[in-house]
Amino acid sequence: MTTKQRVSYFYHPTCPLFYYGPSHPMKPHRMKLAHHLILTYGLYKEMECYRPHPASAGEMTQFHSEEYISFLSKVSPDNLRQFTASMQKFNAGDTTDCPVFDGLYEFTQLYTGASLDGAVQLCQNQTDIAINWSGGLHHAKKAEASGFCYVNDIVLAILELLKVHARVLYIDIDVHHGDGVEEAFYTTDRVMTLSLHKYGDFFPGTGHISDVGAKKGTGYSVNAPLNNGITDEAYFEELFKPIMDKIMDVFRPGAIVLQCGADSLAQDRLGCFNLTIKGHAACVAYVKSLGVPLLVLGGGGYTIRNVARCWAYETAVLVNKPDVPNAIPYNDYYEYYAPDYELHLGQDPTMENLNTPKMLESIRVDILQQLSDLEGAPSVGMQQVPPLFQRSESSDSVKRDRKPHAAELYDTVD
Ligand code: V1D
Ligand code: CA
Repeated sequence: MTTKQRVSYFYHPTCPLFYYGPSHPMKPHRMKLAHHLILTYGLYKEMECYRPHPASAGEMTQFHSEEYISFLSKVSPDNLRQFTASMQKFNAGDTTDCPVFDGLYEFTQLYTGASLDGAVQLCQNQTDIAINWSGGLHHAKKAEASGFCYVNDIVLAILELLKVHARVLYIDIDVHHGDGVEEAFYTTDRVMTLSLHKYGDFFPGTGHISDVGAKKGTGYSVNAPLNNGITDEAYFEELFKPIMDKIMDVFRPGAIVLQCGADSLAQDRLGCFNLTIKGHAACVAYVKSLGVPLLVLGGGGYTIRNVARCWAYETAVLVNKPDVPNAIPYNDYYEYYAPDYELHLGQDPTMENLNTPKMLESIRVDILQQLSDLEGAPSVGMQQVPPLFQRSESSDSVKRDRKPHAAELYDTVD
């Protein structure tokens, strides 16, 4: 990739102010820490910065059920008792991972609006890379909250990208399985999902290597189930890079959505991997280098000083400034970075990597075989389609006297 990629950054100042509760590990405040690092590193000068629109109920029901979104829009800590049955049905409330907190619906509107704005800019070729660190809530289902996630901004953004692109690739480097996104696209060959995650006695419990999709989507769900303690080298060189190289060969996506959950970092409060920020960001740098329209999202991440470090550094990578100083610049939240006040993290030397070279090889070989099996079974838009102007009038459904809708073009522009 030689030409400079345009980067759009979406941040709403209200988003970090929402509060899941004192004993809940999800802290939207981490976005404010990340944003201040991004500002004080001067990275805002390298991107177009936008305040996203709040997504409407109509936008959310492109995926979610009307009844579920109506519930989210009405329930509050003050009227909980009127919603006892719905709370059970939709998996929300204090006995679940998904509490009903003040402003819950507005929170979902803001993080979802930011992902949709990013997707729309990518579709309109107004940017090459769109960043929304408040998004990436990969567990939310059509009519159910799950794992701290209420509205699935990722599914909604992918649906937007599918209006223009024949094939969209979703990549999930959060330590948890990206189950909500996988489930939404399990039976289609237009979305390939790749999740690397801890598997075995760990939330959400899905993402076995043999879960490969169904019907037309068979082979298009890709899962790398891992054990505790995976290191940079094993994660990137043994799995991420070879799998991604093969995916690019066989799937040729028109757009990519990358969920950058930072709970896969060493020393995360909930995670159990041993990645450094450089290892995590190597995945981001690799995906950027492909030069495909890219939506970059947040996700999990529970040691909030490290989440901020990670997403600020990944922003630097995305704007071609990977050499930002390791010394954290002075900012409103400087004390969070004590005692070293440095950007980069070391590995946890006490953590054993329970992923043996044999296990990693077996995962890689199985997944590469799964992907090879897709070759020769052409899916939507995989066949070579001549450009519009070369197509004969009879085979060309696009009328010449009007501007074609983007969806009519997708198989020719990829
Ligand atoms: F530790 C906790 C304290 C308070 C409330 C919840 C938790 C907690 C930790 N881990 N909850 C979990 C996970 N839930 C369970 C439950 C047991 N079962 C009945 C369910 O183990 C949920 C972890 C969610 C991870 C979310 C995510 O990091 O993947 C994410 N990605 O984008 C946004 C969030
Ligand atoms: Ca994952």
